Amino acid sequence: MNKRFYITTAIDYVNGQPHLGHAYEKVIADVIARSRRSLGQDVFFLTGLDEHGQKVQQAALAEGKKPQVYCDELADVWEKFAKKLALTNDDFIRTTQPRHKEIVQASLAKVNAGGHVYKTTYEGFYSTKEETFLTEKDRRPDGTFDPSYGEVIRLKEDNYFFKLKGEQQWLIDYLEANPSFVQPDNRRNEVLGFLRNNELEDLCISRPVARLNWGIPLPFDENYVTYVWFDALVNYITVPAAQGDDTVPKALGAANSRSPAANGQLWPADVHVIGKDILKFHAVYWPIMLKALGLPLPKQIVVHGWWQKDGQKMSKTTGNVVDPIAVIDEWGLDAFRFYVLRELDIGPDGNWTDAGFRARYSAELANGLGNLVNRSLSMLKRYRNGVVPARSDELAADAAKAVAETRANLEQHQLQSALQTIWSLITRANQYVDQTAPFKLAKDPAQAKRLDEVLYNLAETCRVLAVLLWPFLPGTAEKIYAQLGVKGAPEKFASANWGGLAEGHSIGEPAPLFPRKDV
Ligand code: ME8
Repeated sequence: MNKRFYITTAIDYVNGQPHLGHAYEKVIADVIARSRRSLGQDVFFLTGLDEHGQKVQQAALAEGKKPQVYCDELADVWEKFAKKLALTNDDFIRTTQPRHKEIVQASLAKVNAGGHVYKTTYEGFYSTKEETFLTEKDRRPDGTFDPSYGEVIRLKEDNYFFKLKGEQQWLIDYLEANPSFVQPDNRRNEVLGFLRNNELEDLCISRPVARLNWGIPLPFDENYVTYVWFDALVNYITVPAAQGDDTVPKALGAANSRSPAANGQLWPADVHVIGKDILKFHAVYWPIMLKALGLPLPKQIVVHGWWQKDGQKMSKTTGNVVDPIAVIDEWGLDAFRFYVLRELDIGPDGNWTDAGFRARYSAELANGLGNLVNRSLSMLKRYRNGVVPARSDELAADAAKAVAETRANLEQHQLQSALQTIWSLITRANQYVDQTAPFKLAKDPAQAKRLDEVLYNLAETCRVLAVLLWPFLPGTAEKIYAQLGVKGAPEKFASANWGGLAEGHSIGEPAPLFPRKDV
């Protein structure tokens, strides 16, 4: 079976409306997926929703709805949101789907049969908000728990535990031997530091039905449902199994009901894109779960930072939020995608300001890219009737440099650097207009050949830019192609090679890409 490039996002809790953080993560994954496709790889991109657990049950209850009804209503909103972001996901998982329940139960049965699970009485602290058991180590020096845990109660309960003790050393060795497993490096060091300085506690993977019934029943004890994180992480292998990759059913000893090899092999994932707050689940619990399941580890976990708004945590209660849908409706999707990827590298935390957004829109999109494309094509239309002159290579070396650098950036998931590289070509081409002054050349018939050269270099640079921009700003890239009168979509990186525009080709109609806004 051929192995496809398999990329996933975190699956979002369906306990509210999508916000900037969710949108940011999905756009990162989409750009990586699109760029890999553009570079010629066979890609499978998965995103979806985390629908079980207490957070969702409580949110449903607060609206007086049955959890499933509540989830179905919101899933519709989230699936529309994925379309609004122009995500090119190949599947959309919801953890309430039967295909997922089947794989979670098969996974639990396998780890149980393998001796990785035991039942015991737990007595201690429990954070309802985070659905997590806390220990003395989680107390702050003054004896209290971090307010992020919400109300912490004392609890005595029989539960099932997944063994983590003793799994520490191989994971440390693995992280040391595979420096790219968790990226960026500071996140990898965070995981290594955690593993070196703490003894792993076994993970409680059940919740008694009497306390929480919104979950997948344990296959070996119907009085319990599965802890939401054990359920959620399994989504990454549910979909490969559902898509006919027999790696997962073989490991789980489950029947493979789908036609194998229909869609190629997905597992192991090539990239899990996640936020910094859920690193431990992905870089510690998930590898240990996979080892117990007899499955290979994902190749890479890419960890992004968190957005704030105006230097403050975004919070619905204070109204300090960025609504991505409102931004997209006002400014367009590509302006949104551009700002989040250009402003914030994958790793550190970022700060959204409306002024910063407008400044980038105006300087880089309207005056930078928009102006270059509009004046290049308008002049070709005006001075040459829209007919492409003979090839000229004056900007070919600049373009080739940008193409090579962008390719290297994309292969390393350096999305911010790729945009900087692409904008250096835009800046170069805008300077070229100013230096060669085609509007002056047009006034002198003796300069006709020189004008031809300039017009070719500008139009061809616009075409190359469309190809480089496509993973980031797909709508804009397609508009540039349409305005150039080039058929098809600029979706193959190989077509960024210089010289694609043929002499005698007639371009389409120029139109502003990013209308200036007087704000
Ligand atoms: O954690 N900035 O779901 P979730 C950037 N269901 N990213 C942010 C953010 C912000 N302000 N706020 C949240 C869950 N995120 C689980 C995941 S995966 C098997 C299960 C990111 O809806 C967050 O870091 O709370 C996470 O990666 C994603 O949004 C979903 O968060």
